[in-house]
Amino acid sequence: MVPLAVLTLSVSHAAKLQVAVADPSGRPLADAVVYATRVDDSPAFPVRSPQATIDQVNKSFVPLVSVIRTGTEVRFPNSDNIRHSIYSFSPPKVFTQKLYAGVEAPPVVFDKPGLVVLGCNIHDQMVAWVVVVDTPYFGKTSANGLVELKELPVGDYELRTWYPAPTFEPKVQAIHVGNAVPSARVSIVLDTAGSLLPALENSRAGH
Ligand SMILES: [Cu+2]
Repeated sequence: MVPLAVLTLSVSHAAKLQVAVADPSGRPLADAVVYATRVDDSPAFPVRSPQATIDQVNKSFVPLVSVIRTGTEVRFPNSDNIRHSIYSFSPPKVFTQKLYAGVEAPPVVFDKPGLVVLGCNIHDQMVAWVVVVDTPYFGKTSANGLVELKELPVGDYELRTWYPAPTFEPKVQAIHVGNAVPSARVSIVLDTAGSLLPALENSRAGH
């Protein structure tokens, strides 16, 4: 593994970390997944039955990109008036869900970390990405390329940033959250070459 330069962030206890994600040309990247993992042994605070929802709207998954904590129960409603058949062959969670119009299938618990790619057996163009992480400090960039990770205790972290791509290789940046100012900002540049950006944009435009 390549040694990482440690970026020291001086922030107060329970810090806020703003992460700005852009491509090499400086364009802000929306829907980039960002998560910070503590590198020491301190246990992350537990969450009670976390839940998330991935809907089907106009033959697209909504949202296209999700980041959830390990153990999260994901609901798959179907806002379309047609049938979908959702599947994943990804090792962290292999499953198939038949979604009938007006009937909600049982939720699926994502119990292992990693990337899960969702497809639909009926609509080939449908694709969605679910990043399952073993940390409570995570988020997804909005249209301006920004995401805020909140309430990070003082300590050392690995900050990972990922954008929908055929491979799951998050960019890793070591950071130290220290004790001086209430918030800090870090900028990440992601090389999106080989990413599934066109698919993402097509899905947004609607099929
Ligand atoms: Cu479908």
